[in-house]
Amino acid sequence: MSIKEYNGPAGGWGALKSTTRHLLKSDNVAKNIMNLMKTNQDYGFDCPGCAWGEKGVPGRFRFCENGAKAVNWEATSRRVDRTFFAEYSVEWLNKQTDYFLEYQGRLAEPMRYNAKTDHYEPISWDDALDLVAKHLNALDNPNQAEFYTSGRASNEAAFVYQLLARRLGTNNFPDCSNMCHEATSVALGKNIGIGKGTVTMEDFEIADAIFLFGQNPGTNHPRMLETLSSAYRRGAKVLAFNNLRERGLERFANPQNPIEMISYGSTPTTSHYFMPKLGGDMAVVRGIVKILLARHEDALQRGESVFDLEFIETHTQGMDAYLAQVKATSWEQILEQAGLTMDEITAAADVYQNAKRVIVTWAMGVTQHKHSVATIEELINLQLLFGQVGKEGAGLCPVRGHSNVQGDRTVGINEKPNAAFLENFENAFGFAPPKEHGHNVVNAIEAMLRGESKVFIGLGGNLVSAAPDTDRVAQAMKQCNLTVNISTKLNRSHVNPGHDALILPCLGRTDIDMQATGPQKVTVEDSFSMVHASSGRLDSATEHMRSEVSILAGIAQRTFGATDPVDWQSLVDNYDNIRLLIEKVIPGFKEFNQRLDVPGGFYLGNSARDLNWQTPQGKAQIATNALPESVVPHVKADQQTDNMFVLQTMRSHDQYNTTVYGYDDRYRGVFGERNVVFLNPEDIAAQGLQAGDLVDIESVWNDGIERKIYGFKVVAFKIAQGNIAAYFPEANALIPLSSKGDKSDTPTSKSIAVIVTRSQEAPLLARA
Ligand SMILES: Nc1nc2c(c(=O)[nH]1)N[C@H]1C(S)=C(S)[C@@H](COP(=O)(O)OP(=O)(O)OC[C@H]3O[C@@H](n4cnc5c(=O)[nH]c(N)nc54)[C@H](O)[C@@H]3O)O[C@H]1N2
Ligand SMILES: Nc1nc2c(c(=O)[nH]1)N[C@H]1C(S)=C(S)[C@@H](COP(=O)(O)OP(=O)(O)OC[C@H]3O[C@@H](n4cnc5c(=O)[nH]c(N)nc54)[C@H](O)[C@@H]3O)O[C@H]1N2
Ligand SMILES: [Mo]
Repeated sequence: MSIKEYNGPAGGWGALKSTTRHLLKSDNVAKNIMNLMKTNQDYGFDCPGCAWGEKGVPGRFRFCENGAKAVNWEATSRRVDRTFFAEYSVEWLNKQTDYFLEYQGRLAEPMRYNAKTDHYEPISWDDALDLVAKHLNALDNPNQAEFYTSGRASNEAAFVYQLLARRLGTNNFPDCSNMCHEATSVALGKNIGIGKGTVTMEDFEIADAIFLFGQNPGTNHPRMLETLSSAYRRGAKVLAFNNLRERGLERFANPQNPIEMISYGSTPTTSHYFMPKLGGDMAVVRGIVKILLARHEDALQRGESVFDLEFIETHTQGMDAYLAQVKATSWEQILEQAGLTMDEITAAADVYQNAKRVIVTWAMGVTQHKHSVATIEELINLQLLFGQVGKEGAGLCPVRGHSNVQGDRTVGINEKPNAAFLENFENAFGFAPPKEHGHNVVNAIEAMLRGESKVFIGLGGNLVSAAPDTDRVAQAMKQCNLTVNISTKLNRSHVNPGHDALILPCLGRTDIDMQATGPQKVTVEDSFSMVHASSGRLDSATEHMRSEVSILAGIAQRTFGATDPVDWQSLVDNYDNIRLLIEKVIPGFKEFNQRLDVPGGFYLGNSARDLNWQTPQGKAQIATNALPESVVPHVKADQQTDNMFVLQTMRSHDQYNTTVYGYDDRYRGVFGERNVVFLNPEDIAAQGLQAGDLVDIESVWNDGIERKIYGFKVVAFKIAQGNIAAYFPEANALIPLSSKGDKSDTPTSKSIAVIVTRSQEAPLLARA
């Protein structure tokens, strides 16, 4: 275990070395090298890593270090089967780390929990599917079932899933995106009429300025570094706004560029680096607009303008009210919340004003706060004032997480389906889907805790470790009559079973999916609304696993019986049949099957990019919001103490959400451990602490529940003062379920008020 400063660029030899090490650990070396060569190729499988798009030279390998880890992790030859579960009780497994659980290998056969022995035991597929049907049919009301989705599910699996739930009669679709980009979908949907980004990969090639808010591409979207460094090289300005100094936002050595590799060279990824306070981005943008508004008013005196008045007039509504609000916002409040100086905000405003084409990107650093919707609205406002939406080389670019999280939403995983979707659905299937809004993640957990929801089904994911308030989510699961996890790997959600519980092992992206009509392909949609096909390549030791589609259709057949109007079997036999239904229900998928043969896939289109505003008003909306009074408004002045900080939770370099691949966070210089907390050196000194000391962290909330984690090692880091950072899922126990974003219900994973104290005793052995 060690902490040492990392001085190299992101990528480079370190990335290659790490890729090789993870390959060697997978027990499937030769196959996995072949696998990597198929990743993101036109006829291979889509990388199960992130949702960044792909555009490149055909035939070239297109994977990154973290994509390689994701592929290796899934394609391991280790198996978790009946012998494993006979050996270990669920209670024992629940004491192991997340790393331990997933590292055991792929789930090999269906298992059912036996509460008497506290062990999982083998069950046949027929009996398992019958059991799910029995529980679903026993509900008084379909809204007592929760259908959770994780964004790795393909369009085909997700479509069949939503069909199953709606056939049953519920819109309860808690979804990982509720914890992720929900605020994005809310703000974009309301203000520009479509909840998706407006840019394409090509736009990055001609943008003059790229503003990056709250994301760490070096770890989470490594292929984006190539895009950023090439933008920098051709002279574009790239501005990072990040609470931490992240190496990937400074320099990148492209492992696919022989000259950079051999010469130990690297290219900067950004031209400017600003470190706002947590949740300060809205204030930063407000400040930029305030400066530009003053310049605009000066220009008007000379008969000129700084804003794009023609665009504003033709395409938007709401400018006057917004500008009045900007004027009313004091500089004092802006600078205090932003945590940047006037000079820094002015520098950013200068770049913005001088650029003809601007792209604004953002991810979790923006979406996981209480005021995230308002922050994204501020980003949209800035772009609208300058006509930077709907033109080439410019636009709004939320950088999505899971490889198909956007697609899952597109094909109907939505707890609040709109009228057009419901109508298309009814026309396609001849029965009316439920209209009543269903549960998102927070609603679902609350309903389970109240005992109202009784069946939990998870199509992938790991709700217990992904959601806030870990102990309460575990409790919610345990109270269910039945929990079903359709999964590839063992995780915390399996070892917190309901009274009855099933683990249903499924095929992953890398596996061959063989059905009656031959091997099947699935489709995914990236952050740029490109839809493309993915077909797996591996087929060893998967004989007792089933495809997600086949499992879901199996549940449906047994729940609804042989006379059901939906021909579920035809969907399993040939996934083209699912795509024909998607084509009927979802706009943009005309000739879906035929268009998949085009290398690289097809573009779904984006109405806002076409300046077609699908808002009730028919125009883009410029929203007016006051800055929040504080990032953690529940903390009253008299509760403030010198050891109170705002905590963000984030990913290390060796993890994929709740999947922990290893204990290193190379670019942040942390090796061999995860129970660490990053503090500014001045804050460390002011607390009378030293790097390496152990501290306990307790959250400040208003419901009387104690939330505390123990024995976290202090790491000195370049982070805004008053802010601290720790990894998720370890720090999830600190986030109250009821601390959530306005209008998004997203847990506030990036702003939690906490008190830090020196650990009094030897650290309790962390459970996870
Ligand atoms: N290898 C790998 N790839 C992944 C994932 C993974 O876990 N591992 N997860 C996938 C998923 S689901 C997602 S959603 C994405 C997540 O991608 P990111 O959004 O990059 O994920 P985080 O690790 O949460 O990083 C948040 C970043 O925002 C900064 N930040 C936090 N709060 C603030 C703030 O208030 N203001 C500003 N300006 N910055 C802030 C943090 O310092 C950090 O650099 O990545 C996807 N890709
Ligand atoms: N504190 C804090 N909490 C957070 C976040 C944060 O930044 N801070 N980020 C949030 C975000 S952005 C997200 S997206 C969520 C993620 O929440 P989830 O999507 O629920 O979590 P994952 O860790 O991605 O899920 C991992 C599990 O998915 C299963 N799996 C993997 N591949 C497949 C597959 O192909 N099919 C099936 N059926 N199962 C598969 C494996 O069994 C694995 O154990 O977490 C959220 N939670
Ligand atoms: Mo995410």
